[in-house]
Amino acid sequence: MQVEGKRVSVCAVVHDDAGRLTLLSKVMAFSNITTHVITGFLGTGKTTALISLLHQKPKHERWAILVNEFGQMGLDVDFIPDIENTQIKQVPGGCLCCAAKLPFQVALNQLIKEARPDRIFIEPTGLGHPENILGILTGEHFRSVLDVRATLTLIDPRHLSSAKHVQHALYQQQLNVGDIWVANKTDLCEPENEKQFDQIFARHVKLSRPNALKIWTQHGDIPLSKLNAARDTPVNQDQRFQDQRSIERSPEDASFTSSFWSRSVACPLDAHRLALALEALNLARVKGLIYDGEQWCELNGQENSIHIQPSSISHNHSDSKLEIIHDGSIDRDLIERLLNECQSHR
Ligand SMILES: Nc1nc2c(ncn2[C@@H]2O[C@H](COP(=O)(O)OP(=O)(O)O)[C@@H](O)[C@H]2O)c(=O)[nH]1
Ligand SMILES: [Mg+2]
Repeated sequence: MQVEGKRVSVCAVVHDDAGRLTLLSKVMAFSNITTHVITGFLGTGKTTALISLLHQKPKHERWAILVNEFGQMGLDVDFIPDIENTQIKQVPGGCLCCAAKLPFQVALNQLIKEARPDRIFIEPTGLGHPENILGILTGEHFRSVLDVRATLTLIDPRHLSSAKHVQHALYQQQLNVGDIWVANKTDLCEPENEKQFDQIFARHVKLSRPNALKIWTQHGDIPLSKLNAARDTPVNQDQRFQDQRSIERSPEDASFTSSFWSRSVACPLDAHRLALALEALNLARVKGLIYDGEQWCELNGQENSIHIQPSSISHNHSDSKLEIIHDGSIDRDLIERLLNECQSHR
């Protein structure tokens, strides 16, 4: 047992999924740390919302951020600016309650010990299972340490009229855990998207979670003051959002795969050309940190909407990185060819 001031940490022995004994550092005497899960489907604006919240951080508060990525590589941490008194950790390689369950618990313990945070934000992958993740956070290992507050669900209101989204079991789960429904990307919405968002919120959320809130916003602009709402226990499970035509998919949803490419900074890439070429492929999710010979560019988006912006963070990576999440298989040779064709000759 180690005593640091009035903080005491002990080690607990736990079993991982394969039944192996693992030493997991459990943090005691850290208690009631305000914790939020920010969920939402691929590309709905979770990291953008996190960045917006970070810019509202009271200077004296210590925040810890845990970002989970579906792919092995993880790029979100490269997009989040350094802010004083903030520590970020990433857990790549699948959902926090499935493939990355043990790394998640270890990373969260480390974050709590190292950052000694006043507030923790957890961004699961857009293909994550927030019900199980909340179960871990409120379960035996963390119950006494974390005060899990309102869960935010980021929603692109246009997805509410897309069968591909509303019929997806993961998507429904993400909607159903939301204490705060955040309609984001509203700059891209039509009035009927807002009407539909309001109707679904009134029909499914208000009846099952009477204290639920809705926010209509863009670029993840969420007032920090709204976050202190308590986590609600649904009072009426019958009202849960469920599309009649739902296809039950397996929890780890085998249909999505993540693929990764890198290119040495010695071979700079034309980020604009690459984004255009990738848009034509209509991919489920695209992220990249691309060196164009002069600067690092963030490439971020999905389907036919991939944005590029110069990175505000200084990077010293030796490679440009590109990550694609795709539904079904992908032609790796085609992407290699695109990367070769997009070499910049600055
Ligand atoms: N037009 C528009 N783009 C947005 C908005 N919010 C986020 N984005 C962009 O959508 C892309 C995906 O956002 P990100 O926060 O990475 O999504 P995540 O996968 O949910 O974390 C990025 O290129 C963002 O800049 C918004 O309100 N409007
Ligand atoms: Mg993200």
